[in-house]
Amino acid sequence: MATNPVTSIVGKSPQHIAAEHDPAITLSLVIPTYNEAGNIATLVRSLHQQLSDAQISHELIVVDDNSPDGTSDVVTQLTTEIPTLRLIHRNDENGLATAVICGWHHAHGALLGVIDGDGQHPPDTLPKLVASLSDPTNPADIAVASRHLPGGGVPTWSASRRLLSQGAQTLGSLLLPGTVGQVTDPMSGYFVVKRQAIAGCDLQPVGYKILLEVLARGDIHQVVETPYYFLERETGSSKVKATHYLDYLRHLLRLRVQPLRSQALGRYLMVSLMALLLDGAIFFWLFDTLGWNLTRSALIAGEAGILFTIALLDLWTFAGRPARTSLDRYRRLIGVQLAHGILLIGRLALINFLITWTNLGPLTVFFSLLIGTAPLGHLLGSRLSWRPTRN
Ligand SMILES: Nc1nc2c(ncn2[C@@H]2O[C@H](COP(=O)(O)OP(=O)(O)OP(=O)(O)O)[C@@H](O)[C@H]2O)c(=O)[nH]1
Ligand SMILES: [Mg+2]
Repeated sequence: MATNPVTSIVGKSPQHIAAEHDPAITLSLVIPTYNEAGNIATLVRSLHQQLSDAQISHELIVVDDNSPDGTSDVVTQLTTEIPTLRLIHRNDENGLATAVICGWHHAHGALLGVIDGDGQHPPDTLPKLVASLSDPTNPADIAVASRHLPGGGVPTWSASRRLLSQGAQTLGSLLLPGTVGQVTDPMSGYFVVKRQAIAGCDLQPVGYKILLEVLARGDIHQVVETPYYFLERETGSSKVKATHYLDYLRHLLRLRVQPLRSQALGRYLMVSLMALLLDGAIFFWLFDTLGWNLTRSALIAGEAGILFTIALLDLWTFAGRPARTSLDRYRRLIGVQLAHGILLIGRLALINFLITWTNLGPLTVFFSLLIGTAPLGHLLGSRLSWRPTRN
């Protein structure tokens, strides 16, 4: 562990999590704070007590974003009393999620955790979270404290806050069912994850919801949950603002519609081009050479192009990014079929419309629309199906 318990960061904080850890430290717990001077000392003492009683070797890392109420001074004082406590003081940055990743970047433990600094997360749940990840018979990668399991709850929340939270969760389940659906409380800010599940991952959270990012981009196969009651703040005030709900929406959409990068993009465009040529050649052969009906020729040619695209994307373009489960694999194959299938039907309708109502010849109409609509189909197919994140 670093000799100086206080680290001051100027500029943008590091966001990379290394795979190496110190075998002497089981848990590194990050406590993000902004104006928590009145809460932090009680919380840190209680956490240290709980973890020491449970014989969990640990470090507590408070990441404070230059709080004007003097939170950093309180924590600096406390480091002389609590030997496992460290402070990271970010001078030029704020944001809960980036603060947590910054703390994990500086952490040494095999397990990486996070807990709010306002005392709303009961410290006695922590040893249970750690125990479920330390149990060799339990293969979970992450242990999440949940308010939505029997034995947990949010007794102090108003009806409107409950409704807002439920609405946000439902939206998340609709946009990212494979990610949000893994847990009963995707908004939880209280969890412990195995370092190897997120080491080296390209975490890019937006706003508040760090768990969402970890579940979506981490190598998480199994989740274990522990119920807890969300307590009331002793002092200080909530930092949740309306803009955090917008950040959440932006975060969901970013995870949902992730653009392709570099090599995959090159291969993707090549497959698209080959599928276009195949579609055109089959259409020409059926319609012009064999004299088949236009709609039937275009439909068969279009579907041949789609199946060719699906096969090549799976076997070549994204071979290095295999689906985590066979269900995920079929889901993304169906995603490509649906995106291109809908476009094909729209194109057929437009072809028939233009041939009926204009003087343009069928080959001109077919090839203009085939080329004109191709970028849209391939954009949809790629973004809906092969994101680097879980569905
Ligand atoms: N470092 C850092 N910590 C933050 C920031 N915003 C909030 N926090 C801390 O993150 C934790 C959770 O923030 P709260 O505002 O309590 O949010 P919440 O618990 O989700 O919501 P409430 O139920 O309204 O309290 C607290 O410890 C805050 O001090 C920030 O920008 N930077
Ligand atoms: Mg709070």
